[in-house]
Amino acid sequence: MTNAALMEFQKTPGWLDWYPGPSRPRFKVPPGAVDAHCHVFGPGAEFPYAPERKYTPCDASKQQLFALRDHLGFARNVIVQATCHGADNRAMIDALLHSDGKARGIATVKRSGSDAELRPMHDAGVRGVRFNFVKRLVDFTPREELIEITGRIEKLGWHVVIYFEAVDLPELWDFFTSLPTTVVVDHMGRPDVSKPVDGPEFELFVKFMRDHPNVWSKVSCPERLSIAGPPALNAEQNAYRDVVPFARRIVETFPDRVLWGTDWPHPNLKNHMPDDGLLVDFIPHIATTSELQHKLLVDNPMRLYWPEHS
Ligand code: 0GY
Repeated sequence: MTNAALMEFQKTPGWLDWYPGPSRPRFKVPPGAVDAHCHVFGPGAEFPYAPERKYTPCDASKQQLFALRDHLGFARNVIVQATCHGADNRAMIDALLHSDGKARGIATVKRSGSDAELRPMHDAGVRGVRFNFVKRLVDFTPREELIEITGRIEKLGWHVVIYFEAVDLPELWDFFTSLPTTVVVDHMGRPDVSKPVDGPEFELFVKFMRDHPNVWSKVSCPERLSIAGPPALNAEQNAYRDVVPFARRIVETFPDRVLWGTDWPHPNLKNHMPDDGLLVDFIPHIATTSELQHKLLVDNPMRLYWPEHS
């Protein structure tokens, strides 16, 4: 048996593969636009999934990611380490190294790793670490471990990406607000969009950003947050409409601290896999002027990930 055969992985039952033939978006992203949240999965035969993973995905290679980037009209990617790879960052780093400088990365780092491992990651294009608090995705990591990691990555000028669910923000508040780096929140802290956009839960998130100028947010993943669901065919103006007020509020209140990403290849979606072209067509509903669109898609991600070019 070959090594590759030994490393065949069975997808989690019911796993939805990424959408194979995305439409070409009607919305033309500005030149230099950055898809600031996406992943690569394996391929498992080359980059095995981590033993501690909570799901086994379909493969989603760097070549497939770069093809999607070009198809949608983006210039660059920020590739976020997915939990199915644990703290083994090889697949993500391999993608950075083959991107011609068009991708930066967010890694997962453990306390047991050494400082010496961080410098080559930086040279490959890693610019941050992700701390994940979504319980279905990862096991608990003690705060003192995260604080120690933050102290180490801060020296390289990296930032911290946090992923959590809205109900957990009160409990995590003190830790998040103690972080000394730029802090980027995934998917607006996963609001429950069946609640009012000006209700106490989302107000707390707005306060988090308002009171802490180092906090940024990705206004991504309408397909993950929506209860209304996907658009009817040829009716993209209604796409994930229940998420629009939330994302739009964040874009308009904090125009210089927002990022957007496809979230391709969309881990853990149970009922519906989005057409990434239609996801791009969601952007003008949440960033309604060309100035806001340029900040969201070009100026902000370039300032954070390619400051040498911005
Ligand atoms: C996302 C969201 C999810 C998964 C991961 O790394 C991951 O496994 O990020 C999720 O399941 O909500 O940002 O891709």
